Amino acid sequence: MRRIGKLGTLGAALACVAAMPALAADELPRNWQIGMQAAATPVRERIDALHNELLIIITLITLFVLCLLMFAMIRFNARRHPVPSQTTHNPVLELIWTAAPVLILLAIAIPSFKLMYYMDRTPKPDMTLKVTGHQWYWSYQYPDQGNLSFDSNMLPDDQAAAQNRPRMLSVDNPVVVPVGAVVRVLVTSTDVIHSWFMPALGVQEYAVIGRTNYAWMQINRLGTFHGECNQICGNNHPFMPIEIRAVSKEDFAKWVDTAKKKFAHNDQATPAVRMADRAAP
Ligand SMILES: [Cu+2]
Repeated sequence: MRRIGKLGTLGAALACVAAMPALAADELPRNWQIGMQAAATPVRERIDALHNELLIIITLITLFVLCLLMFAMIRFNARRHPVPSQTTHNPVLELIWTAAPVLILLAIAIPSFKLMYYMDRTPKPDMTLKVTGHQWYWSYQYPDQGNLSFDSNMLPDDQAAAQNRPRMLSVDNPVVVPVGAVVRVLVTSTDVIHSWFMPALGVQEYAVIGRTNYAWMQINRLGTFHGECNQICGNNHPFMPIEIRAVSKEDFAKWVDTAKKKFAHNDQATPAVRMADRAAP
């Protein structure tokens, strides 16, 4: 009975997903997954590469220390080695165990710094997205699309369920960006410190009052990506998710047209820096 109920729910869910092609590529956690979310930007791909490199180094170090411990326990225990050696110094050995960790740290530091500089510098942005954190929702501005601006609030549980959207990760007005475009992201806040965190995109930027931080993203595939505020910012901190839809250039242009009409009343919002202004000499 329960089994049939479950299958029925699954069937209904599948039918709903099939009816909404735009949401078919929703990138959500599934049971028994392991590892991190699949990378969707060049920054996240490089973060993954550094993570894998560190995993190899830490595994080798751990195995090496384990072998040394085992060797000392077996070879030099009181039974096999009743008269301990009086040696206290070995210059060659001391040089090695000082130099080897320095070299290992260098091998970690060089790719780590390279990645930091790569993340820091936006390569020729195609457009700008301004993100403002509020207690407790996000608002977005598109200065290159006629300063289009809107608020993005979490969908209440009943609405999310009705639309078959993930609970506490879906919003009423998601961010829409064209796939492949280099998007410069400006992040600020109006009240307390928030943090705009998109794991699949390798973006985590603090939203600080009176300060504009920036990051960049170039999403490499169509889909819906989810993130959250990850700086504890007060009572409703868990209820300000981020939802980003990467769509084709044509779909983005269509969305901009409809969004401009839908959010026409927001035209008076403070304009962010436009790319066109920056390009002027
Ligand atoms: Cu917050």
